[in-house]
Amino acid sequence: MSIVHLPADTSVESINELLNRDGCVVIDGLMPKETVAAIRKEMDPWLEAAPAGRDEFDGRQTRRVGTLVGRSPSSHDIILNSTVLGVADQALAHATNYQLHATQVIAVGPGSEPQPIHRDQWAFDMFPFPQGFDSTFSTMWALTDFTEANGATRVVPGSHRGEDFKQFGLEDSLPAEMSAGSVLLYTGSLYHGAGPNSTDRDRIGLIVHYSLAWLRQEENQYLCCPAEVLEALPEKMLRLMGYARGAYSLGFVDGGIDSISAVRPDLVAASGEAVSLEEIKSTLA
Ligand SMILES: O=C(O)CCC(=O)C(=O)O
Ligand SMILES: [Fe+2]
Repeated sequence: MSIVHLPADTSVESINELLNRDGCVVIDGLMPKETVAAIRKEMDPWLEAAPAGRDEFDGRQTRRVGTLVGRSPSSHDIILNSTVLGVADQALAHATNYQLHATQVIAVGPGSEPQPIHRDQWAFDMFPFPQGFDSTFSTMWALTDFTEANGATRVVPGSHRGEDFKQFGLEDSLPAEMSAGSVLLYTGSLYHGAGPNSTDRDRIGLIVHYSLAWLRQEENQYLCCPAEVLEALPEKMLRLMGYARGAYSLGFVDGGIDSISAVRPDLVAASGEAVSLEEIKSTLA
């Protein structure tokens, strides 16, 4: 059992082969060092103000902050990274489309205990998806070096194929050690968890998760991005955030109108659906 590392210029097909086989893979150095520094600069003040976690899953010495789309312009290229989205296109190809599920900077603090090993898709109220079915695709970007000692995410390679609701201990898992700027990709069905931190410094990572567009998002993208940021976002980001139809009919406004009309009427597809939020509101008044 080992965690395969691939160089940043590896093809999407080769990455997906590994992801199918092991449920996880590390891509070394996919984020430029300048982007690591820029995201840290934008997010460190939020992180410093964040409270520690409330339970052993959140981590009592772990701090978490989200809303990366709204707070960290430098993260946008990471959320829309073409290699990652290319892998997601294949990893989540069993649904019509997928969406941004959650963004979060996670600082595992000194003295942190190991996080219970879990599947991210247990977030869906522990729904027992069929064996081998992935509802999410996860990325963990290292914003500091990740080492076994400082709490690198621990994974159980191959566990994505196994049964649901299994219990794994630390000894069943491997630390995804990687340098800052590298990314661990893993499927919603892969067992994993944050490792314990025995050093005197934070281990900082950025998770960007994607999910099938027929599921509820973990982080509420509609509520957590300020209007002035929404106005300037590219259409691809808005669609990924959920201002799009999920499958054939999910998430429309006013009987079938493209939901992007609620925030950016200028972007409504040329399908005769263009109606502004003002018009929608006036019909409701
Ligand atoms: O921080 C980590 O290494 C993993 C966190 C995680 O898996 C989670 O919170 O779901
Ligand atoms: Fe997780």
